[in-house]
Amino acid sequence: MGCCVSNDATGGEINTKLQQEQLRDNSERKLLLLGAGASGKSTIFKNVKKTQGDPMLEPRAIQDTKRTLRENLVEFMMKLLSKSQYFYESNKEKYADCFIAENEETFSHIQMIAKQREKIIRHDEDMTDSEMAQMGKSLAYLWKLPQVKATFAKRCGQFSFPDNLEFFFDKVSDIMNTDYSLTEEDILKARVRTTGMFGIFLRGKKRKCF
Ligand SMILES: Nc1nc2c(ncn2[C@@H]2O[C@H](COP(=O)(O)OP(=O)(O)O)[C@@H](O)[C@H]2O)c(=O)[nH]1
Ligand SMILES: [Mg+2]
Repeated sequence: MGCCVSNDATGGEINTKLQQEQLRDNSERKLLLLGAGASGKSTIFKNVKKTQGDPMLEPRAIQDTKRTLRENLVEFMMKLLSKSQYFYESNKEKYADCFIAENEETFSHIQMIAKQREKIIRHDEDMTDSEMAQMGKSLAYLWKLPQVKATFAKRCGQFSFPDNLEFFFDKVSDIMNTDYSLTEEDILKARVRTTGMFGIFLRGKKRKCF
């Protein structure tokens, strides 16, 4: 068992520090954001940073966002292709608009994505600029297919699909270009899973958000 004795001078200093902390604490308004995944917590943080004139994302998070976007575009195109087949096979009349006839061109684009998919998921550094650009062309071609659009339109209540991904499919060729940089709108619309607790200070108001 330990015993601690302090002289008056040290005790006074501690009391002053505690009072100062207390005063600072009393002047702060703390806001705790809680919510289910994809309910918009990180987006609020990005918007607050933007309002304060700060970068919405750190350079590393920008890289992560680009990677996640590319990965999602490939993964969810594969999902749309498989769902279109699944819908059609489950009811050929009802889902006739989902049937993708395999002509040579369509087949070559599907093959390209299936072949390069692993490289995107593994974030393979060996992927060449031209392979990446070709992926962009194939994804853009498939996204324009009416049968893919019809499948996408039937997603509600049938299969999960990230918010705002259609916005990114509309410019998938740019995103798959190695020179692609995220715009402010891209940063706000991109969904990147975050874990843990984050805090920011609202400048000038001495307010902290978690
Ligand atoms: N349309 C729309 N999308 C939003 C809004 N807030 C967030 N999102 C989108 O919802 C997705 C998930 O948001 P995020 O902030 O990452 O959710 P978190 O998991 O709670 O941090 C992202 O794609 C956001 O762009 C909003 O007010 N309107
Ligand atoms: Mg988040």
